[in-house]
Amino acid sequence: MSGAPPFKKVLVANRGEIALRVMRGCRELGIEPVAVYSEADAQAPHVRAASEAHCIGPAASAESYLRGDVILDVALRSGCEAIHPGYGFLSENAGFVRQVVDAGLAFVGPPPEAMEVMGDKVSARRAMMAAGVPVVPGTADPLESDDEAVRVAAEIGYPVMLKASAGGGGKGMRKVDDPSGIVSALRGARSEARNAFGDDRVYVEKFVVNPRHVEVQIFSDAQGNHLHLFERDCSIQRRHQKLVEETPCPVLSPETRAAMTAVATQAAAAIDYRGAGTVEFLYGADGSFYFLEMNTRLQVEHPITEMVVGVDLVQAQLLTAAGLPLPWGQDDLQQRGHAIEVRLCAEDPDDGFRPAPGRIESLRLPTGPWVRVDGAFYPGYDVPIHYDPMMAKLIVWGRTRDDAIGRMRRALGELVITGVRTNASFYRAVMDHPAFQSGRYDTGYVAAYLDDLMADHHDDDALVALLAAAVDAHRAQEERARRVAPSGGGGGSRWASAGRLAQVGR
Ligand code: MV4
Repeated sequence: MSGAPPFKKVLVANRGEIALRVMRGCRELGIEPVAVYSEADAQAPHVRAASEAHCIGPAASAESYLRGDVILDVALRSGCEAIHPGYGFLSENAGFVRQVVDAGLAFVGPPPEAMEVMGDKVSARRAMMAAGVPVVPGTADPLESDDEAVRVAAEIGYPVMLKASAGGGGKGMRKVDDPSGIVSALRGARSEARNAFGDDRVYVEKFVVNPRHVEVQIFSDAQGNHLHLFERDCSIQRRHQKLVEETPCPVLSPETRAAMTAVATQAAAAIDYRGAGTVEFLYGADGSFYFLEMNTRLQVEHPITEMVVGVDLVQAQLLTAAGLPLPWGQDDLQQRGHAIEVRLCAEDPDDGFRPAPGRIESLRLPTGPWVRVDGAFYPGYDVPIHYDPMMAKLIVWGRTRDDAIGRMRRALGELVITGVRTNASFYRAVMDHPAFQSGRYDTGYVAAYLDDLMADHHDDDALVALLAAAVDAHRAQEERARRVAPSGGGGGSRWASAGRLAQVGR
């Protein structure tokens, strides 16, 4: 680490794998990371990894990780100079950013104004239209009446998509195939939006058929540099939860990549952005692409960009939050090879992927060439029910996409977790699936192939159960060996005691 650290101490206002990830970025810059944790996370890995840790409240997020006032107080009392929010929780809370900055600390993220523009889907569309960024044809403003909905939908042409202004993640969204359904769909979308966001504003746009979700990583510094770090394809989702992400997008032409990344940096410049951000696009089967939304935070899937472009995005966040220029220019950034990420969750694929927390009994993580595991777990760790069931991300790099797929398959084959059900075997099925291998898939992939993927994973589970039984038998044998010749007695090696055991066992 050359030069003085950008900050002496940074509070990491998050938990789980992203808290550990941010702490690693801090330490490499010579920054002391400070952890916060809820009572349910007292034994969590991110607590042990920090220089100091402070309990901020009970298990419920609303009483702990979302308590910006308590977190800010800890930051001030512990002498932190900045707060890194990670993703989720307070990472896109403009009010919290203002509290942090008003208290004289740096917020490691974009200005609150950028969050507010992009947090409302109507204001985001309006800002992008003004910036000349292609948005899906539709209304710039929320619909005022049923009659307006009928008229505008007819003008756009069916099918159309109704969306909540305060929406995201598919809530308050309705596809409408013909005029007979528009009014009831509008009522349904408004009601869902009101319940989910307390805001029933709904707008309408053209439905993009079989889109891929392709997003562009952008990064802006205080010196007005707006760069991109290429795209990520996140089309493999289930109920708007990303499962598999890869970069480069397997079907993007160089021309479309150039156009999409130019539009993304144009969007960042238009809103005077700062820090890491992601511009999401719907990428249509006809090669068209449209602005979907902008995420004003670091994303879960940032590691695949780090692997292919060869950068550390968290360190870049910390440097730019301290007002320092980005450590690279656009000409320094190229895509090299291919990376894939899968999100390892304590979920039971045989029970509708319902969260399946519990205690991790044994854990064997893949390593070896170009395998990265960003995870927060250990043998004996109780995966808490209170938070997101994602325990880790498994990321691989390969010189080609086929190399990356093969490496992901190998890494998944090495992974052994017993004590909690996980979705690991689902990913093995994805890697083996012809539609994934061909690269020709879209956001409908999981819905279209779930039966294939589920049928394929059962035998894997049997294998994992067999392995787990073997691990248990081995440990029981070791325990017997210890009883026969405790390691303190005679100083015999474990192999020797195993041999004695064999004699005893005869
Ligand atoms: C769309 C669309 C098709 N046409 N908008 C889903 C969540 C929200 N972020 C936007 N989404 C979509 N908007 C138009 N005009 C299809 C989706 C969509 C989707 C988008 C990205 C990733 C996964 C998706 C799954 C289902 C639907």
